Amino acid sequence: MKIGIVCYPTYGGSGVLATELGIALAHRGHQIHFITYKKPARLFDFHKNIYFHEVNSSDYPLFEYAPYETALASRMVDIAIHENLDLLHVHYAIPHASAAFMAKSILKQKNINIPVVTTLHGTDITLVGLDRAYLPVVEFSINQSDVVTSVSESLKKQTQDSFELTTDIDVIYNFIDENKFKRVEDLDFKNSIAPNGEFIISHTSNFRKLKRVDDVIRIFEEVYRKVPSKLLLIGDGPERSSLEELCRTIGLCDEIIFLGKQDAVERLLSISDLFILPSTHESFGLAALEALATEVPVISSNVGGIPEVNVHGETGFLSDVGNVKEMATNAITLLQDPKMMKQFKINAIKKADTFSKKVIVPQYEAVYQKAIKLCK
Ligand code: GMT
Repeated sequence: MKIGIVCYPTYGGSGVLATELGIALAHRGHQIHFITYKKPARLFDFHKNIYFHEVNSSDYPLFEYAPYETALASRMVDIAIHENLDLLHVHYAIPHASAAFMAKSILKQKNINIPVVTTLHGTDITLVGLDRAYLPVVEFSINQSDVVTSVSESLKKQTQDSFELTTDIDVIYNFIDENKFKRVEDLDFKNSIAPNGEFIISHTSNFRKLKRVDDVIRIFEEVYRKVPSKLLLIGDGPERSSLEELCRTIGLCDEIIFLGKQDAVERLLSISDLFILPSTHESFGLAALEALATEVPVISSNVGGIPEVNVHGETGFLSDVGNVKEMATNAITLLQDPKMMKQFKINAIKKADTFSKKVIVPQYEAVYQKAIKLCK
C-alpha cells in the first residue's frame, strides 16, 4: 500500500508511535510518505520505502498565525494525487483529522476517493479536544474519518463519553520495536553514572505540568534517604527550570541528572532499575511500555490507560495521582527485595511482549483494509 502518515514530528508519544509505525510498515513492503512540518525526530536513519514531505506554511504580514492546517491539507492533496496514495493515516486529531477531512473533500471533487484513518492519542481528546475552542471541529472530523482508532480502551471510553460519535472506535494499542527496546547490559556505562553501585531510577517525558516531574523528584528524595540511588531525568520541556530549582532546594543536584532530549532512550533504560511515571493524565503511557520492554518495573499513577500497560503487583505498582508517599514506599519495597524485583522484571518483558511490533502492526494493516473497503 502507499500510505500518507501525518503526525507531529516531535519527541511526543504520538509522533514517536507514528514514526515507528511508518518504519515498521516500510519494512513490511509498504510505501510510506510522512507529511509534517519537520522531519520526525525518530526518523534518523535512511529507510527504503520512506519519503518525507515537508509542509511549509508560508508567512505573510497579514497573518498573526501562519495557517498550518490549510498548508497541510493542500500538501495532503498534492501528495495523494502525485504519489497515488491508497490511504491517509493521521495521528492526533488536532488539527490533522480536520485537515484530512478537507483534503478528502477536495480529492472527492477530483473523483479520487481516499480513505482516512484517524488515530486518537490522548490529549487530543482528554485535554485539548474538550476545549470549547476546538470541540465542534474535533467531534466533526472524528465522525468524518473512515476508521478511528484509539491507543487504549480507556481512551476509547473517554472519547465516547465526551463526544457525540456516529462512528465506532477500534482499539489498537501502542507498540514498541522489540528488537530495539530490549535490555543490553552495559556495566561501564552504568558505573559511570552510579560508581558506587547505586540503583538507577529514571523518568522520561516532555516535562509538561501533567507529567508531575516534581512528584518524581519528591519520590526520589524519599527513596534516596533509604536506598543509595541516582535519578536520571530524560527529556525537556516547560517545567525544566523550576525542576532544576527544586533539586537545588532539596540539595540533591549531584544525585539527580538532567539529560535533556535523548535519542537512544533504550540505552538509558538498559542501565535503569526502576521507572517512575506519576502523570495526571496518560491515555496509554508509551514511556512505561518502553521501560517494561527493557526489564524495568514501573511505579506509576493509576489514571487513563496506564493500568492497561502497568499491572499493579506484577510489573510495578500503581497509586492515586499525587500520592508521593505511597509511590516512594512501593519503590523502596521493590528496590530492597531482590526476589520480588527479579519476578517483576520477568513479568515486565512478558507484558511488553503483548505490545510488540509483530503483534500490533498487522492490526493497523487490517484497519487499512477495512477503511479501503468502506470507501469502495
Ligand atoms: O504525553 C504527551 O504529552 C505526548 C502525547 C502525544 O500525543 O504526543 O502523548 C499521548 O500519546 C502517547 C502515544 O499514544 C501516549 O502514550 C500518551 O499516554 C499520551 N499522553 C497523554 O495522554 C497525556
